[in-house]
Amino acid sequence: MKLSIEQLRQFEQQGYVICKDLFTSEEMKTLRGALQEILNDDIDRPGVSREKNSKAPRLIYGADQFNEVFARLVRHPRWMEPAKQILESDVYIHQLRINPKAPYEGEGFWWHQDFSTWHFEDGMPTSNALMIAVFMDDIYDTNGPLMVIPGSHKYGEIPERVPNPDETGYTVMEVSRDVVAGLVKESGIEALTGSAGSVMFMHCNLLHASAGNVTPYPRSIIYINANSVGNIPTKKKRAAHHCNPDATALEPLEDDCLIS
Ligand SMILES: O=C(O)CCC(=O)C(=O)O
Repeated sequence: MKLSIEQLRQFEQQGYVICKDLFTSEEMKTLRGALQEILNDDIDRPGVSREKNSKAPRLIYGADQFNEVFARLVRHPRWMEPAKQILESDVYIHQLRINPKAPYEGEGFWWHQDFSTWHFEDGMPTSNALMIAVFMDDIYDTNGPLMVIPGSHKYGEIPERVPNPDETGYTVMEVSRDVVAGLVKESGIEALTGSAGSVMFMHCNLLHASAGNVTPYPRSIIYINANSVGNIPTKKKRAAHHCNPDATALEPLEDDCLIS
């Protein structure tokens, strides 16, 4: 699966491109089953954080390091080929995270750029890295979709931001209201919606945020955060689930690797 010239142009101009239904409903069933197994295990492990006001998991890092299905997902050719096209290099996983954003309980995220965290915490040299969002559920305007400011990646890393660390080693680099207002005035906000199995390729400097999920609808997203093998972080202070020390180029598996 390759991105068309039109899709590459959209990525360059808007900072993201959504490939509708990249994974089939059968493959999504496998992924949802694997997530459910992780959730059933009452996951008290490093890399898992909870919502402030409930026990619901907020972030699950590193599932590729302890779950066979997610280990296969991170070597799936359907996301790897487009990622290699965009980054123009071989890739490895900087981090894999699942944001379950549970019905009624999943809370929002303030405006930030992921590259800002990877640069600040991990010493990632450049923004030649991607967030690849696999929609595990149907995502509507209402159940806490990711919101982006189209084209904001073109401004590079925004200096007016404040680190907001949590106790698990995850830091959001929060961008000031004034900067957000200025960029929104110029380019507006897009809520990124789509059916389960759709995949969004997103520039890691694209400014984004999301509101909480106050609906009964599930809204899980897997973020495969892939880095170019030529862009290795220089700091080794964070855990492997936040900053993978193994930067070996990934070899893709077969296209049917999620059909068990
Ligand atoms: O999944 C979301 O709603 C937002 C997640 C996000 O911005 C992040 O984890 O960096």
